[in-house]
Amino acid sequence: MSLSDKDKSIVKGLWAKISPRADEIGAEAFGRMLTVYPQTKTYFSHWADLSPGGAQVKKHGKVIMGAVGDAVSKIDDLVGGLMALSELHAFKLRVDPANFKILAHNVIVVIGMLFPGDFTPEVHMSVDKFFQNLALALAEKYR
Ligand code: HNI
Repeated sequence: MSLSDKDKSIVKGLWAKISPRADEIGAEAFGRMLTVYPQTKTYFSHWADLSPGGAQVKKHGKVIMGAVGDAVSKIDDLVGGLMALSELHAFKLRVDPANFKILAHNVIVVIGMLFPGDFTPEVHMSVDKFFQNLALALAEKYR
């Protein structure tokens, strides 16, 4: 399902509001993913500490949200914009693309938690569509 102009403007507007807290959102969402979907921990078994709130989890949450912000700025061409990252996840990291949706789900949950007033059903729908498209773009290089 492709993003309408309205979806894009809703996503950009929400991002403008939440991006000052991107590091916090990333750390919380990534920590939750590892806890709630423990199968995702296999990719990070080389880390010393996988506990939510741990330094590496916080740091990687920040890295992920940096890439999400970058994706918002490339919202008109997510496939092109995320090509290098898709290649990395497909060929080097070998992450099962099903996990992109799992992480996206956790990010959406945390946005709803931290910004309940902004998270109307309309915003929820556009943000959900955005992450579906982001996950699809990240999976592009797998085929
Ligand atoms: Ni992902 C590294 C972005 C989902 C496993 N990941 C990165 C980096 C970015 C990134 C940016 C750093 C790249 C670099 O070093 O050049 N990852 C994203 C985004 C999503 C995502 C935007 C989805 C929204 N990654 C996932 C998922 C998994 C995952 C769902 C596995 C469950 N990523 C990794 C691993 C690394 C990684 C593993 C390397 C980590 C390390 O430092 O060892």
